[in-house]
Amino acid sequence: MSASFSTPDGFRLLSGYFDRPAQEALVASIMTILKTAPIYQPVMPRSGRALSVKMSNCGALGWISEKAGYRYGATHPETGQPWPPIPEVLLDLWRAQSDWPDLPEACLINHYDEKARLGLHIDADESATYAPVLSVSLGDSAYFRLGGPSRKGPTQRLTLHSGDVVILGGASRRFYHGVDKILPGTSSLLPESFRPGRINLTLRRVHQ
Ligand code: MD3
Ligand code: FE
Repeated sequence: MSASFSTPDGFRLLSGYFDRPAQEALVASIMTILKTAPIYQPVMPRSGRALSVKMSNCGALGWISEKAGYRYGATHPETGQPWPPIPEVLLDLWRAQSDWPDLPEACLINHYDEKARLGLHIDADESATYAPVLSVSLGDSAYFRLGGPSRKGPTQRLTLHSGDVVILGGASRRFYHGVDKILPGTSSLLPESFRPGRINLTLRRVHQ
């Protein structure tokens, strides 16, 4: 069961890219990563208010939101430890689908509980602005919102399910997007302590 939806702007949704056993293996490797690099609650720049989405990272660099701003950094902001490596299966995904010569430096791990949201934003902290971003959804389904290059333009809603892969290439890499809502109880994939909830992985190239 693998279907795909794409737009001329380089946005591709590969539905059901990972089957259930592959999703289970991926969750197991994420749980191992989180033992070294625990999920933490980041805060927003300036206000210092908590984000509703909790985060961790793997890879040489991790994306960090803190009072001082957004940045990429090599170590966990709370433990000071280097991020664990990106699992090989995700590097395989990048090699198969990214069309980019270099491997990703960062994998942001977002965890949404049933109340978490991610407001409309663009990803602009990478100097490799032309490298695609690849996303993997695990656990409960979510309403994802995709806009265009300006905050004002029209948006569309897509439902992302566990095992789906999204490729943000071309112009869509710089499109506004967000997560409106998690649909609690729609998946039995994640361990009890992460349910209801959704984990999203984004593979990113940071430097050109
Ligand atoms: C569309 N994450 O971490 S992933 C993010 O589901 C982020 O956790 C969402 O937005 C999540 O920054 C969406 C899919 C995604 C990622 C990057 C994009 C969609 C995108 C960049 C441009 C356009
Ligand atoms: Fe984003």
